[in-house]
Amino acid sequence: MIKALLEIFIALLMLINPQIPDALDLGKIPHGKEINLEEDFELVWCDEFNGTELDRSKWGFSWWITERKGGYWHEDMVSVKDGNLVIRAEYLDEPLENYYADKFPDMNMPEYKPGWYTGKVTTRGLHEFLYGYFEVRCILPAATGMWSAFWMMNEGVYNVDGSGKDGTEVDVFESFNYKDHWWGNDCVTTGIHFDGYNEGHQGDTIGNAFIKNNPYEEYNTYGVEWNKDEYIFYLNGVEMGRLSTGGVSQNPEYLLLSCEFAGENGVQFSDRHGTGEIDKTPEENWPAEFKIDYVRCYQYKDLIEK
Ligand SMILES: [Ca+2]
Ligand SMILES: [Ca+2]
Repeated sequence: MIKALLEIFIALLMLINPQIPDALDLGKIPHGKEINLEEDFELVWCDEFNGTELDRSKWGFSWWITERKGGYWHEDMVSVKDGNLVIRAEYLDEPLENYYADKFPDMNMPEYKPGWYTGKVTTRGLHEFLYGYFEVRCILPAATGMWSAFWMMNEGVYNVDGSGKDGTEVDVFESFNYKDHWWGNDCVTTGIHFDGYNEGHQGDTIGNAFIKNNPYEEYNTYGVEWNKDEYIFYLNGVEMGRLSTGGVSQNPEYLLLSCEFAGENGVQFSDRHGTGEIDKTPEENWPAEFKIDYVRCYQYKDLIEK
């Protein structure tokens, strides 16, 4: 009921001035153009996650990373079942085993300890893409303090030159809103980052976009169309907004699907807004699961050489 009223309220605001919801940092319901996949694009790569284990010809784990912000990434937290890639997240009193520490002693990987565990998969080193449309269909993890995302990267992201053309982190969606906003949590954020993450860092966002169903229980698709001029972000095939700040990446990028917890050095210390510990209740929310039905990558028909 509150959500319905809020939608009407935001729709009225947008009638008066489309910029108002952004200015107030309220979410907006996408009302943009619809993507025409059949007409404009051709499927060039996908994973439907129909098997019983992760297809290692398509995805890797970046095994040299153990700590990630307030928790740990571990490949045992990733599985494929019932047509989904599942990235689990939960607190473990017993640390998981590091399968790589002995093989690569020079890597100085931080040790796994009791803490919050979850996972990440990436096509880094296996598949990179330049332009097209990239879509994930998924159910978001329903637990406070979680941060799930579908994103793209390349090494050029770290190159500080005043431009995003050499490489840009493209966050197709980020979900960190579960029970985190007074006006509702059924929304995701999209945005871009370039010129590294320290001095010189630049970024932009289209803000939050509302989802009409419950994204923690139902599937939705989140996508980005990427060409040499702009990124166009879609929710269920409807445009959420577009960005071109700093210039659009002109270099191939790899895909990532990840979950993480706020914090540092493997120790969780707060949720995104610094309001305290992760809420471990209700118990049925844990372990939380990020369920991904598919990832599909399309290329513009115009750019495919016949
Ligand atoms: Ca740059
Ligand atoms: Ca599937």
